[in-house]
Amino acid sequence: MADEFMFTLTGTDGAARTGEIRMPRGVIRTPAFMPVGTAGTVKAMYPDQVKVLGADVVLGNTYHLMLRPGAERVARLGGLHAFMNWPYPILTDSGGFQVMSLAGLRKIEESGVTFQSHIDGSRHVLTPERSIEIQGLLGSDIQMQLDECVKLPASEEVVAKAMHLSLRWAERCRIAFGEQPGKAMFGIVQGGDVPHLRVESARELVGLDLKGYGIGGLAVGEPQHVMLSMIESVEPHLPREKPRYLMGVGTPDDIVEAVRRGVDMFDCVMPTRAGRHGMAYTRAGRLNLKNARYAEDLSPLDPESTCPASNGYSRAYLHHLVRANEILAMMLLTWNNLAYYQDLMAGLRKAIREERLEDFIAQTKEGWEKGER
Ligand code: PRF
Repeated sequence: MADEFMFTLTGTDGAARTGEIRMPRGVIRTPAFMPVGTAGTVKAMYPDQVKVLGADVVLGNTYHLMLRPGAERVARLGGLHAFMNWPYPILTDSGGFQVMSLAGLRKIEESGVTFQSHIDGSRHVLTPERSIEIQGLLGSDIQMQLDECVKLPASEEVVAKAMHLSLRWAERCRIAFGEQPGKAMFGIVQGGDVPHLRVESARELVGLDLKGYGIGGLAVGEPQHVMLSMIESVEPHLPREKPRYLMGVGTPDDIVEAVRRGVDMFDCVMPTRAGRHGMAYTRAGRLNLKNARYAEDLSPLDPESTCPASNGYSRAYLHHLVRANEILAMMLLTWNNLAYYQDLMAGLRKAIREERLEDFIAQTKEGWEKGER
């Protein structure tokens, strides 16, 4: 049993679900937020700090790690878990999305994608098979298929072509992955902002009987209502008993709205990146600590939080650290932001279990209104 990958629902409220993914390296409580550890580190955080906040899984990136320090090197060094001192589950993204958003010259063909490194301009090839091989060398517990994500707005023709290519790559990834007890490979639903393409993508992927399903190609330029309506189009076609992962999303509001529509997993650079740019997510909304209004504000960031970064330092001090560009500003704000995100997920899980999700959401949003705006 312990060597299996197993998802169990333990509660529902409307379309929302709460449950557990059990796997050899640990249990992922869902809905889950996965802090992004792109280059083998959740930036500005110690791994044990990340775990204490309640994160059960972190995300790693094929694209970054294949370029530096290299997948074969990570494997020789004992795998990514040992390398970064994170013994719990790791989900890795396949690289397709990062190639599109970061790499220099790139060419997408049936066989895969050829691109130039953003680090030194060197030329690399990522095929579906190589992406799965790299994710295996890293030792990833949940691997993602290679896909093509189209930025919106885009024509239906462009979106359809990328979606169909992604389906063919899903099949190749599934074959390359084979059977790996205790590990999982997820497919990725594409189809842009076109409902029938989303449905076709979901149906075809479900036919491959994968362990879970990513919903990709969203939060790429479309308004929030379009993203939410795409989730609603796809959700009825995804099997109830498999986890659904909305990739690269999002703001606390995006997460709440997607959980309400049946999504189980999320990742986003927002809490960590915003924390390095003077922004704090709190129960009273998002605060910009650079703002002069905090220069003599002795109140803590988020007095109701149990996180030391949120209740132990004045906004005035954080304002000073941010203005002085001190490393501690990034450390404290990242810590606060991840604590906020993990507390939000814990609150969502509890509310779903107790079937009072709508009340919880109303209260949470009321809190956000109290902030700067
Ligand atoms: N595909 C993959 N990773 C992703 C995305 C995608 O579409 C997104 C889109 N929001 C974020 N990360 N493979």
